[in-house]
Amino acid sequence: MPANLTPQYLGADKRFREAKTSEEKIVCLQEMMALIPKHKGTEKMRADIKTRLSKLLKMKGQKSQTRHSTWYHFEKQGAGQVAVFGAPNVGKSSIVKILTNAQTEIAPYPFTTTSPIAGMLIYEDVQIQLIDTPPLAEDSPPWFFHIIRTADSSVWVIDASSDDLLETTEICIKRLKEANLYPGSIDMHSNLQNENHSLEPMINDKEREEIVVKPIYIVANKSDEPNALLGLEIIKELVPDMPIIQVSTKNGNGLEELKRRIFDSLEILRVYTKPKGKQPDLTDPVILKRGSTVFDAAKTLHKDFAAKLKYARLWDNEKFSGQMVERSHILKDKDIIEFHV
Ligand SMILES: Nc1nc2c(ncn2[C@@H]2O[C@H](COP(=O)(O)OP(=O)(O)O)[C@@H](O)[C@H]2O)c(=O)[nH]1
Ligand SMILES: [Mg+2]
Repeated sequence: MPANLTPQYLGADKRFREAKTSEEKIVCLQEMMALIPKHKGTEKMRADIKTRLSKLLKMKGQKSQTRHSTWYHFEKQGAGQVAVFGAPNVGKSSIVKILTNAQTEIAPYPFTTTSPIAGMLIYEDVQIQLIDTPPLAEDSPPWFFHIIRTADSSVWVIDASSDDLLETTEICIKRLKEANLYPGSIDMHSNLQNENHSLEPMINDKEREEIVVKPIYIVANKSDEPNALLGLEIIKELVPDMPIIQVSTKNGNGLEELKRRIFDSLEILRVYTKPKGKQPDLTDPVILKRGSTVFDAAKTLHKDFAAKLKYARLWDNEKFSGQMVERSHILKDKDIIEFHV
């Protein structure tokens, strides 16, 4: 059975082979474990990665059980995981705190956040895990990039009012490029997937293979400050290819929009299931990747159920009000389905 390895996985594998220290190797193996497609064809490879990982951890005197806290790998929770990163003091913790229940520390000086902290953002009826991170700087450790790489998408926070905006953004771009995490905007993400891309002259063929294509939004924070408009112009020039959202945690400007964009960046949809002859359960959506079909939705409920599925009836806010649809019908966000087996 073919392994169908993704370019993201192959990038991690290459970094592993080039890694010099056991610390780097551990991070790469953990990334490989997170990125490897999980099916029968990769079973042996996964076992092999696990063995190598536990050997290295043992050598470092660490038990496998403690690796999550030591290496800051967050188990995904909710509908998706979004890393919030950026230069020091830009308002990352303020954003995570205002959007979630995370007990993260905020202070008017840099490097307050020394280890990443997770919190849950509630967007309508979906929970999304946000990860507040220590600052992106020259000396950010490998696990920092591991968090961005393994998250489903990320938010790059900048302080639009900062006098050092140019300098700090250039450092961020440099470090992200070194970690093969740049560029990765929504548009490029879909372009790359269509293989119809025109990323040149920013990256060459070799680099493209390794780039971890994850949506990244720029969040221009502190838009309440008088010089924020100037900062916005600077950012548009420095990173012309990424969508920018202006926000302020001080006056609340843009935060609702930010929540919606975070949801959007996950490229997911919600469907509600409805028992025959009853009202749909609108409190507990089934979360699926965009492009999923009626059959995919049935599969998330039960494998056997999907196999027996004959058709479904569909309701939406536009043209469907209980019409029959095939198993291959592509679903939209907020569709209501009634399965018939
Ligand atoms: N004016 C203004 N200040 C903010 C805003 N958001 C955060 N701050 C301030 O910026 C400083 C750094 O915030 P913090 O969230 O700790 O930044 P982090 O280091 O990126 O996590 C604190 O003094 C915050 O009060 C904002 O929207 N407007
Ligand atoms: Mg912080």
